[in-house]
Amino acid sequence: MKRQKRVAAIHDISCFGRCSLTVALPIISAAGIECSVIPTALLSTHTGGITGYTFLDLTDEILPIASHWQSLGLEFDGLYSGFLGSFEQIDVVSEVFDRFRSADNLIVVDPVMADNGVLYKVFPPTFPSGMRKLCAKADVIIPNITEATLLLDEPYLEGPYTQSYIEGILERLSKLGPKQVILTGVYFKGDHLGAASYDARTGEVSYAFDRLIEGYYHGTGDVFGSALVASLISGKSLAESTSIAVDFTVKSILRTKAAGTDIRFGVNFEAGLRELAEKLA
Ligand code: PXL
Repeated sequence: MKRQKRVAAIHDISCFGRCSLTVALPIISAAGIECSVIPTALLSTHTGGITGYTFLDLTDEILPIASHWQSLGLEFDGLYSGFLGSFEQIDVVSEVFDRFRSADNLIVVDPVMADNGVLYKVFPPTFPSGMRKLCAKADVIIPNITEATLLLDEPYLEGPYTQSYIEGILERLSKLGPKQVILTGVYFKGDHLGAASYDARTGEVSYAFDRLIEGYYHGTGDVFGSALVASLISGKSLAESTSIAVDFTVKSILRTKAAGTDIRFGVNFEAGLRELAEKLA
C-alpha cells in the first residue's frame, strides 16, 4: 500500500492570531496530507502590530527532534519552512533539509522576514544573507516582493510593477538555487493583485491575479504558502497550485473583511477548507 503523503512544517507556534503552524496544520491536513511539525519558537501571539507577546526560542529542540525522527526512519514528501526563531536557526533548518532530502521530495522555503519594504524588527540586518543560503537549498521559494529584494540585495521599489521587472526578479531568484520561484504581492497598473510563478527548468512564467483588497491582513502569507504546499504535494502543477493558493487566500480575506474583525487576528480561512479539500481530493 502506498504511504499517505507527509509534510514536515517548520514554523513558529503563535498561540493566537492565525499564522504559521496554526495555519499550516489545518490547511495541509485538509488536503489529506499528514502534517508533522517542528516548532521554531513559541509565542503568545505573532509580532505584527501586537505588543507584549511572549517568546520562547526553540532552536535547541530542532535537531534532537530531527534525530529522533531519523531513528524512526521517517520520510517526508515535503519540508516547508517559514518563520524562524533565531539567526542560528538558519543553519539548523538547513541541516534538517540535508538530513531529510530525498531524490523526489520537495523543499519549500518561505523566507519570512519582511513586508512593505521593511525587515521585521525581530530580525538582525544580517538575516537576509542567512536566508539567502537557506533558499539556495530549496526546490521552491515563496517570497513577497520585499523579501525578494532583500534576498537579491536590491533596493525595494513600490509598485505598480512592470512585467519585465517581475520576470527579472523571478529569474535572478532562481539563480540563487531554487528551480521554482513564486513571488507574491505582484501588481501591474489596475486593481489586481496576485502572484507570479517561474519554473527555471522550462522557462515558464505564469500569473494568478484576483481583485486588490485594501488593508493589511495578517498571516495571509502563511495561508498562501500552506495552500500552495498542499496543492504541490497533492500533485498539482506550479501554475495551478499558485492559482489555487491565490483564490484560497483572497476568499479568506474577503470573508474577514465582510465580518469586520480585527485585521491583526488573521483571516477566516477555516470556512474555505471544505472547498480546498474538494479541489485537491
Ligand atoms: O506570518 C508571518 C509570521 C509568523 N510568525 C510570527 C510573525 C509573523 C509575521 O509577523 O510575527 C511570530
